[in-house]
Parts: sequence; structure tokens; C-alpha cells
Amino acid sequence: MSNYRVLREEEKIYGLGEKTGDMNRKGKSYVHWNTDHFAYGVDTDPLYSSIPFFIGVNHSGHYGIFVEAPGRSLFNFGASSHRLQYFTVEGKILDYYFIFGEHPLDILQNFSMLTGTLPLPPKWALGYQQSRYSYYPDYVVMDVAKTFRQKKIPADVIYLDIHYMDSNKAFTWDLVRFPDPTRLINDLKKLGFKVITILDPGIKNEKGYLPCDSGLKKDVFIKYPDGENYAANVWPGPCFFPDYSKDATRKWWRDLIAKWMRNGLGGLCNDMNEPASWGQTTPELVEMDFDGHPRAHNESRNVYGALMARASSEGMQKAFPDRRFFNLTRAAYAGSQRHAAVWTGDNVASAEYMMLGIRMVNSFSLSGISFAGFDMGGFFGESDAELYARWISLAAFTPLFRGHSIINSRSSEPWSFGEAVEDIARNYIGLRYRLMPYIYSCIYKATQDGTPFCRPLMIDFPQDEQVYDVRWQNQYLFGPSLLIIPAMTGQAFTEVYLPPGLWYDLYTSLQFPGGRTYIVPSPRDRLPVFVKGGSVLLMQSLTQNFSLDKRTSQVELHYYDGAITDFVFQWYDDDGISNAFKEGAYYLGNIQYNHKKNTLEIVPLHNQYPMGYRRLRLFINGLRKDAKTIYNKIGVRAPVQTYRFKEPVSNFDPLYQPIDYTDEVKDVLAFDLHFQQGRSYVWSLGSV
Ligand code: MIG
Repeated sequence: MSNYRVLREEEKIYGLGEKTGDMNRKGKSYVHWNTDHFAYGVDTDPLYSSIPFFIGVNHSGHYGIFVEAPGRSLFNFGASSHRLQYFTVEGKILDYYFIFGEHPLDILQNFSMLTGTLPLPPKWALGYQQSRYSYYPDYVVMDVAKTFRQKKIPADVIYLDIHYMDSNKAFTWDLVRFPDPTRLINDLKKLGFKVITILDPGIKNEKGYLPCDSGLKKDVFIKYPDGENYAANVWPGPCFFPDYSKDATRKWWRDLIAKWMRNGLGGLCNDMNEPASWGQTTPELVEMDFDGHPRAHNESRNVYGALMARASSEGMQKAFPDRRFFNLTRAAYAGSQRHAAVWTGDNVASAEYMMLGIRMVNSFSLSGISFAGFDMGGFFGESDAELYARWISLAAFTPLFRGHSIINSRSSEPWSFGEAVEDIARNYIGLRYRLMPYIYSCIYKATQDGTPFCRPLMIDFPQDEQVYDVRWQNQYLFGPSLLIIPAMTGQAFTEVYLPPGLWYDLYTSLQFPGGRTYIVPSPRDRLPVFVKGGSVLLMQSLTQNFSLDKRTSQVELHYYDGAITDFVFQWYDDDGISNAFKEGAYYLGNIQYNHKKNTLEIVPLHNQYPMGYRRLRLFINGLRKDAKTIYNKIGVRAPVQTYRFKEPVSNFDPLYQPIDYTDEVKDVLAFDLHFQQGRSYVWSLGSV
């Protein structure tokens, strides 16, 4: 079945989740068929996830279309046609939703009402995550974790990839490499690390292997139409594939997961769930049950990974109902945000992929999935020092911040590329950790109404024709305040487009009027980042992790002047780990700017969680130093300060001389005040 529509000349198309190529999909056609494509190219299609939702932009308005097509589908946005765009789904039913909204953001929020929003992740999942295919044996894992602490590079998560398993079988340990998993996990916990294990859906066909025995007994596997279980080869050898569309299977899986989680794990990484198998072609006649309404593979494949992720996440909740976990999946479908974060699979270590990864994360954002990331540093192949430095700085501004690389490749931890790169990594990971009050508030917002965390410029500036220009397609906003400019390798300077309004260089607070382009320095230790005039950042002191480190007693509020209307930033916080926030144990406050009165306020709305901040430091950027009427409560003039978002890189390498861009905010007005979170605060920004 197909739907054909007119493609207008000026029309632009965004979305479809994990797709390669340019952000604007016009002139291209795409297939949805979840596929394990190792080391995919910058134009490969299809990949691991399918999200049949897109946003159309044209002069008369914007719209969204969600096609409920869990099977193979085809989307053509004017490829080989000057008139038409169309989509085609397999089978005799074509269900689609036309989603109206004034702007892309409204459309996305409406799409979220239909498919759901992400649950609030634990805070540690927003920290730095270190993965590798694979760290083993156990002492290597400990070594990596200890090195983070010794070098004072913040991190929260370490991964165990398939080498932890006994002969690659799910829910087992290789007891030679990992003789005492409980002890290892505990020792890591003492260092403030959460452990995530990778998990594949394929269950080895082997008598005496418990998941296989119980699975056969409970009849949980995918079948051929004649009733025989479908089997194919994956890592452990011949495997059956759980049919997660069946209630009985999900229950069986939840029990397996719950038991597995009691090893003390922080979460799971659902891999190979397209599903992938050697040969990479599942016969299209095998069926999934869908609770008594069987559907053939060609009409259901693309929900397989989503259903696995769902069952895994339910299993974690079952194990520890009052805790939050992190669930990551490779294959996803529309709505997967409710159950897991997503990563973009097996990318390649090159600058083009770094840029592609940014577009894919932003395209996920435009498709309901706010919590996404890529293998920082590149999975296949090897980064060099410059690429790694640029990649880790950039990844610090993506929701899922995770380094990962393939077996038999060079080490890719933040200290593996020499001391200068280590400094750069420490700077940007550190900045990420200091920004956590802002980041956590942004992700909270996504949980509430589907406002994406990372967003292409078209979300915040839909009326500006320039933002659709292919030249700026890699630029994006990280939350409402930060504009990130991904910089290519070899480019000491980068051309940027700043949308209308006033912008500030993050590191110096120098002002840049928007609505035009600039050429800005982008050496390897300086990712260009701008802050929107008329916004705030919330920051805290540096911590090494979110599990052990005590909360810092000071919170920083950075205000950037330049709003031409009112704005509100919602400040959210809670204990970061339990589900007590569902019973109301959280803090929510509005940080708001009133344009008419020219005031900045903090107004607590819900005050049921003590954040532990005793001091608030307010930095005011953009007002003239001699602004006369800026006083704090007790009438003390604000002193002028300097401030650093990152430290200079030491000059370790005689061949590479870091240029000193004097990256320091000079002359910023700063107030210190004793902070009582239950109170309101008003600052009059006065007349100058
Ligand atoms: O066939 O578990 O995308 O992240 O390291 C490869 C080994 C299987 C693919 C995943 C990758 C992971 C790897 N897995």
C-alpha cells in the first residue's frame, strides 16, 4: 500500500531517525528494514533503527507524518520524481497519522503524546561512559577504572562486552576471565563505577543451558509458520530468537533479566536486536505472535529490537522497583524512547563519521528519541590524536556520552593519545560534569513534553531560511542555551552561522550579533560553542562521578543578557538514582526573565528535595560593568570576576603549540549569596 502526495518545490523534509546523508531528506529515498551494517558508510541505508516519522516544512506551514509501519517500508521524497513524495508499506493496511503543529517543536511534542517520552534516566547515565569490545579479564577492567580516578578524569560507567560471557551465551559468565563477578562489580562500585553488560537476544540451542531449556518449555521463540522454532547462527552458534511480541516471552525474559541484574549491574546494552545473524537475512515467512495475532517477518521486523528493549527494561524494574537503570539498544522503532537510549551502531573512525554521527543524533532527536549517541572515537578503524580530541569534545555535548571501539584496535581511553589530548579530554568531560544541573534539567524537560535535548537549528529558529542551508546542517543546540559548532579535523578556523539574536562565545563571553556568519578559531583544543543571549546555564563544581561524590555545596547560575521577550528555564533536581521523584521528592523551580521589568527571578514551584546547595553564585554576562543598579539583596555592588569554562592545555608537545586564545571570561559581574532553595529571588537588571 502506498500514499502519494505532491512535493512542493520549496518543501524540506526532516526526520526518519537513524538515516545517513544530509539532514534534509528531500530528493532521496529510504528503506526501513532494521539492519546490522558493520562499518556502514556515510550514505548506507538502511541501518539498525526504523522510525517512520518525518516533518515537512514548507511556506504554508509545517506538518508531521507518522506511518505506523513496523514492517518493511519505503519513503521517497522526490528521488526520481519532480512531482511526488510517497511512502509504501508492506501488507494490506496503511495506517498513518497526520500531525499538525505550528512549528516543528509543536509537532514533535504532539508526536510524543502519541508515542511517549523517555523516562528520567539516573544521573550517572548522563556522565561519561567508557566501553570497549572488550575489556577482559577482570583486572583489566579494574585497571581502566582506577586510571580514570588516578588521572582525575570523571567517569561513571564501564562496559563489559561479549568476552565476559561463557562461550558468548547470554546470562552466563566466563569464569576464567571473570572468576568472581560479584566481587569485581563491588570493587568497581567502590570506585564509583556502574557496570553495564552487553546482551544479545539469541539464545543458544543447547541442552542443559537454562535459558534454552526454560525457553523451549515455555514456548517463547519465533517460529516458522509450520510451528518449528526458527534458528540461525550468531556468536554462540545456532540460536533461537525470543518472540518478544508474546506476553509469555516477555515474562520469561523479565525473570531472566531480573536475576541477571541482581549481579549488581547498573544497566544493559541490547545488541544484535535487528535481529542480526550470520548471513544477515531472516526468512520473511517466520512469524511473531503479537499475542495471538501473528504477523510475518516482513510486516513486523522493525519492532523486534524495540520489543526486546522494552522487555529488558521491564526486567530491570522488576529486579529493583525503586531504582533507575540505564537501558541502551542498537535497534529501535518509533516510541523506543520509552524503554531505552539508542546508539548508532558500528561507525568508523574518521572525521566524516564524526559529523555524520552528530546528524544522526540530531535526526533521532527529530524523531522522538532524545537520548542517543555514537561510539565516540569510532568503532571500526582508529582515530589519531587530533580526531580523538575533537570527537571527545563534541561528544561531551551529546546526550549519550560514550567511548567505544572494536576488538584488536588501539586503546582509545581519554589518556591513550598523549598528554595534550588527555588534557583536552579532562577539560571537556569536566565541563560536562560541571554542566550537570543544566543537562539534568534539559533531559527532565524531554521527559515531560518531548522537547528534544539536542536539536537542529530548525527547532528553535524555524522561520529563518538560513537554518535549512546544508552548510549549517551540523550545527545544533544542546538544550535551549548552547549552540555547538562541530569542527572538522585540520581546520584551525571554522565558518559558523549564528541565527538572529545575540550570541556569546562560551569561553570568553565576547558578544556576536546573530543573523550572519563568522569565521571563528577551532584548534583541536577548542570546540566552538556559543551561548544564546537571553538564556541561562546552571553549573556545579567538578565531581568525579555521580554515585559516590558528595554533592557540591555551590551552584552557579550564568545569565546571558539579550532576550527580546520573556523566557523561562525549568530547573529540576532530585536524588538522581531512585524513583522517589515519582512520589514527589524533587525540586522544580522556574528561572525566568521578565522583559518588561528587566528582572531575573528564581521561583520555586515544588520544593520536596533538598539539593544541598548552600551558596549560589550568579554570573551576569552582557551588562556593562558600570551598570549601576545591579545590587544583591543586601545592596552590595557586584564585584567583577574572571571565569574559566576550560583550562589551558599544557604545552607537552614541541610539535604542537597550543595557541593561547585567552579563553577566559573577563569582567563578568558575580554575586555570591547564601542560597535557600525554598525562597524566591529577584534581581533587577536595571537600567544602564
Ligand atoms: O557482531 O559485542 O555494535 O558495539 O562491541 C558484533 C561486540 C557485535 C556489535 C556492536 C558493538 C559490539 C560488538 N557487537
